[in-house]
Amino acid sequence: MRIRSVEPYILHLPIAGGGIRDSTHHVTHWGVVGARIETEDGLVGHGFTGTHAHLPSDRLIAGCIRDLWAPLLVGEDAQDSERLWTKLARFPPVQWVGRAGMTTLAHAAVDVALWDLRAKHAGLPLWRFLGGASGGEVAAYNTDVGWLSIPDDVLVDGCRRAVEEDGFPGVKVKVGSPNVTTDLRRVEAVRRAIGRDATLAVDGNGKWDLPTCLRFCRAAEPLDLLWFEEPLWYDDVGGHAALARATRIPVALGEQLYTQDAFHAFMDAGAVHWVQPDVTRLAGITEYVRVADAAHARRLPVVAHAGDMGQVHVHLAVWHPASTSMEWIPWIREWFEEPVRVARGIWLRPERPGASTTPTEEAFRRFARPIA
Ligand code: 0YR
Ligand code: MG
Repeated sequence: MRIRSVEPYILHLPIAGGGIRDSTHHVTHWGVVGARIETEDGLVGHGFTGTHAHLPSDRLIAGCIRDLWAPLLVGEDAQDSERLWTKLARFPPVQWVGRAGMTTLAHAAVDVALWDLRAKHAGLPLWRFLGGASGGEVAAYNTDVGWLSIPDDVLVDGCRRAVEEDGFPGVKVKVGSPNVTTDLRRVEAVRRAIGRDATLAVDGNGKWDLPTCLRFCRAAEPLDLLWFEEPLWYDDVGGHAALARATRIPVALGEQLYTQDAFHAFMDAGAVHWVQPDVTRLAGITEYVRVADAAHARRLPVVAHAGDMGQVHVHLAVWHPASTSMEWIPWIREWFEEPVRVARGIWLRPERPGASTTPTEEAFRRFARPIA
């Protein structure tokens, strides 16, 4: 499986309805910054990272794939997963200037493409290639009905319908508004609408400070929240540890962490209850597995953040014993040859060989953006 070429690409896939807002971002397109890796015998693998479709930074990520990682991979054997991961992650000139951030996202794309190649070579869907299903079904909770930009009445009705009509076991609602009472009113209304049996998580996307989070949590504790996601600034280990000690609401985080070491810092400090790694932010599947194993060793549940909108993570959730649920945001599935699927709140297992990461011809034709 000698690698012949590594080619980056950028797709900006439109979000239906014109886009969404959370406390921090306004998103109209999902950026798929991908790597196409071909072997000398003609096998093709795809991997990608997910972005907010900001072309200048997407071009820097694509440039990392083309100029930093491709020369280190061409001529190598794609089977050597750990060795190739280390060759990139410990490449001395880059280790110094880019140990986290865009270099990591670029590494994610090529690492996922290599796993896609290995699974295709074996003729198996990735979850089978990794070792098969670890247990029962993977539940899907719905994030797409809870954006901060959704008006109160639409939010409440959408969450109720997701649970009552579509069979989702739970929903996630965005918080982090300038005024805490706005979010409390919305979350209380959603809890009333979906009943006590459905799970209800909230996500602040790192907007509030500790006093604001404490105030929100004191008022929200009777609502039986499943977790409070990214309550504080992403890197603030001490703040999350203090919040976790002060409230009965469990803390979830991880979507903005780039290394296993960052996850260890939060887990060691007792600052996280629900661990949310993302293959598109970590350096791919190879680093994701380290994080998931570390969480599992501490008996902490893993709920992947779906920067890939689930295309890769569904394989990992089916296979890894620490994962029993994952978020559902159906923004980009139709642009992949094997779209992820959810039925009655359950993730369906992919069937085709590989990691479900191959964009359709139509996606390339309509949404490819120039790299330079
Ligand atoms: C939109 N999921 C998240 C989206 C999402 C963000 O900004 O990227 O809300 O990644 O927090 O849990
Ligand atoms: Mg989040």
